[in-house]
Amino acid sequence: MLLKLFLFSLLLLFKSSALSNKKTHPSALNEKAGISPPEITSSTSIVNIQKFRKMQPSASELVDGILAGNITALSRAITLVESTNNNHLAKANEVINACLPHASKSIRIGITGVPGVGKSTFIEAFGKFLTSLGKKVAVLAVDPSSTISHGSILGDKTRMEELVKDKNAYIRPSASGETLGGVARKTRETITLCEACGFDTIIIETVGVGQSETAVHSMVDFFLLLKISGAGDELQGIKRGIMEMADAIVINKADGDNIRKAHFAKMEFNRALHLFPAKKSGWIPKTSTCSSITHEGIPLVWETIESFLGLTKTNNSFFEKRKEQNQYWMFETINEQLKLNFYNQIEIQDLLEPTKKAVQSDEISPFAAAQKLLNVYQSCKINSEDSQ
Ligand SMILES: Nc1nc2c(ncn2[C@@H]2O[C@H](COP(=O)(O)OP(=O)(O)O)[C@@H](O)[C@H]2O)c(=O)[nH]1
Ligand SMILES: [Mg+2]
Repeated sequence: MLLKLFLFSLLLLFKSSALSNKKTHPSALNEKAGISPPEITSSTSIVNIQKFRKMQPSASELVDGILAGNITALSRAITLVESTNNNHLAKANEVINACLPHASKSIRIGITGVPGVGKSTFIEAFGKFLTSLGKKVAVLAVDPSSTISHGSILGDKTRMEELVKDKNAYIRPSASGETLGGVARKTRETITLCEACGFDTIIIETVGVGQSETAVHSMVDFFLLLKISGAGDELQGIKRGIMEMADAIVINKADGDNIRKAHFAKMEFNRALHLFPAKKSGWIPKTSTCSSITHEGIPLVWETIESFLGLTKTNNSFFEKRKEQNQYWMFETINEQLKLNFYNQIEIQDLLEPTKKAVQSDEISPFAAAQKLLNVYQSCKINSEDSQ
């Protein structure tokens, strides 16, 4: 009995010491008394932000906001334009149509060049220069490869540190989408919204490689190709089509040891440009050098663009080109939409794989197969119209 009592008190002693241990060594999950939250997260500002997020502004409220230069309204409208939700389409179109008469008083500049050439750094330097002249600059990007990353320009914002902070600049990551056509159309519409919001200089960075240059070229007034000097083989590996589209070739990174090489590259490009047929506008493409780090040569790029504007607005080719671009985008949109509708049709989706196999095994010619699918699509359309 005595032994039992002794063991019991020993157990009690052990338990209480374990408990007191717990008190002196709190678990990592225990919370300490915190510091009070900073002012910015005060309950009133949280309520205001939440209220705004929940707000569903009507099309006309968005338009009023955009025309008044409200960046939040602009961002919301762009999100609407980028939305893949079919219900948003009508509202987006309403906003764009209302903005259209207020757009187009701007200059649209496309900037292309291989990754690493310094496009983002250049845009930071060039954009800051333009805002110092009192201009309002919007930076957009066409990057069809960024469906997952939502636009490399987001990462590039770190290269545009100063421009991001500038109240006269607006940087928007590229729209994401399945097809280049879709992304390009959204960028076109975003240009309209930015212009209606008072941005007079629109810079569009081509982030993707290949086809996106053509899409960007067809939505800008001035197309700038950024290059860096190499080891004397500047012209190698450069696509003829891109050089042909360029209104200016600017050799970037003309600083430090690179200056001499950059000037040599400039001369070589200048010679090469003379081999291309003259542009319809009468503009002779220019070459120059610059450094986006030291800013040497940046003002000259703007001077070049100004003389381009002087010439093309006087001989009217500036406005003619915009009209042609508008037509191009109308047809592009029709083509894109038709293609999308065709492949989204459930009957086509069912037939596509077996028909593809039949073509592969020579059971049917590719033309007959295409015709068969198109006929199916057409009868689906007729049936759906009849049932309406
Ligand atoms: N020395 C020098 N480096 C530059 C210049 N412009 C860009 N860079 C550097 O080149 C790298 C790529 O620049 P980035 O702007 O990201 O190129 P992007 O991929 O064409 O947008 C970065 O490390 C920049 O700091 C320049 O004018 N001079
Ligand atoms: Mg970049």
